Amino acid sequence: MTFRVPEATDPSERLMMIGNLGCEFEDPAGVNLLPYFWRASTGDGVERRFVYAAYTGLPGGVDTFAYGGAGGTLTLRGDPGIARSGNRCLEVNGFEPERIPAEGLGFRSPSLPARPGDTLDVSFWARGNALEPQGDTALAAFLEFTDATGQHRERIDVTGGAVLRGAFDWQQVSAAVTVPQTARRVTLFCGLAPGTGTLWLDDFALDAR
Ligand SMILES: [Ca+2]
Repeated sequence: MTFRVPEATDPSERLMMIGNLGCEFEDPAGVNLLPYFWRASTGDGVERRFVYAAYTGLPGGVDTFAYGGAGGTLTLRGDPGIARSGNRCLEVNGFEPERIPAEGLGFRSPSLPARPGDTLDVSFWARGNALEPQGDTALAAFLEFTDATGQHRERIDVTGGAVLRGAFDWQQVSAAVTVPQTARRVTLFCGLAPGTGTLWLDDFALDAR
């Protein structure tokens, strides 16, 4: 991941952000089995406490997470037969579409600096099984821009027109987005739109040019 900052000594300098783009690493700060860098999140931005899915009445093993009232679960899936790269990828399972926020259930990057006018190239890979979205596509993915204090949120879709449903092998999703003039920070959200089935995500990239 790369980014620029307008306040830098050299605002044209492209800076590197350490991420977990192939989803291979657990959070080293805890034993919660969620991926380093990525946060369990809903697309609506409401802060929710994710706990073991068993505590929420939803199915899934001890590596599966959800919040009270959630309509689906999140997992850092460790299976080289499923992952696109290495051993791991992100997994979202939908069970009760009416309980999944319209903006999606999935994973969110940390807040990264953004420079107005830059073009951000976003890409990632998605795989699905038995996906039955309520809308056109099972994928919810956007960049969320804010000002420096995290206010004035503006979401720009990065599904790239991909219509994902049913069962499909790994396919790349990509989009190019211009950073709005008022934006100073950005997060990437990827997850499942309201629906049932399994969505896997792996090999993210977000680069400024
Ligand atoms: Ca991987």
